[in-house]
Amino acid sequence: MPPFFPATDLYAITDDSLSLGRPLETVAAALLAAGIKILQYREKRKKARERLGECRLLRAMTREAGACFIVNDYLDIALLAEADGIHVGQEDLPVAEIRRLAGGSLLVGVSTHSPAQAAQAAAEGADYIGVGPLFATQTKEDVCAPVGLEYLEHVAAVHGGLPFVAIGGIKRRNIGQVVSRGASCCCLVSELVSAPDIPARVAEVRRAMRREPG
Ligand code: TZP
Ligand code: MG
Repeated sequence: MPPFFPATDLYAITDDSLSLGRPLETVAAALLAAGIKILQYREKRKKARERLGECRLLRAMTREAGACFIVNDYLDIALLAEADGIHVGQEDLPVAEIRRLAGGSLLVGVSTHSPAQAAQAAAEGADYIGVGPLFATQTKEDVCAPVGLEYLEHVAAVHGGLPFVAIGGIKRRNIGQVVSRGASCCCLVSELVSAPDIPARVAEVRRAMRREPG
């Protein structure tokens, strides 16, 4: 069956450097136990062989949990690990070139930072787009300035048929604004992987999304 982008509230991304020294497997298991249905592998400082091994492990874990598994940047690893998708930035491989190698076997997600980039990603046939960084973030190196919530509102209004994920500096304290400006799926990195109790943090974030008291 071709992969599909699930309708879900939270999109999680791994980051070993922010995980309080816990193994990737432990962090991924906690996220999946908390009901996360999209998990992206994003480890910028590792070697290809280590990436492949970790992605194969996460592939098995996400399959077992019925979750979508996305690999950041590396098409070879995404294909070899039988991921559901690949996520690329503006300076990574273009969607059309990914399709030449992957056909319909991978979802393609594209990070966008402006209305023009969102329109281009939609025209190129991206399966979903990232919208951000909405707020300041320390997690990504060489990140552009925050794009602001107006850009999120633009995407929700103009590209409502294309799945999109709000990202960048999203925390329990500001996620209510992100939801109220049109996001149904939010990606949080440090707020989830740096939590001492990840399932409890996911539950808190979900309450904040519903604007319930913490
Ligand atoms: N792309 C845009 S911002 C970002 C990525 C990968 C990092 C978001 O991390 P955090 O910790 O949720 O701010
Ligand atoms: Mg990239």
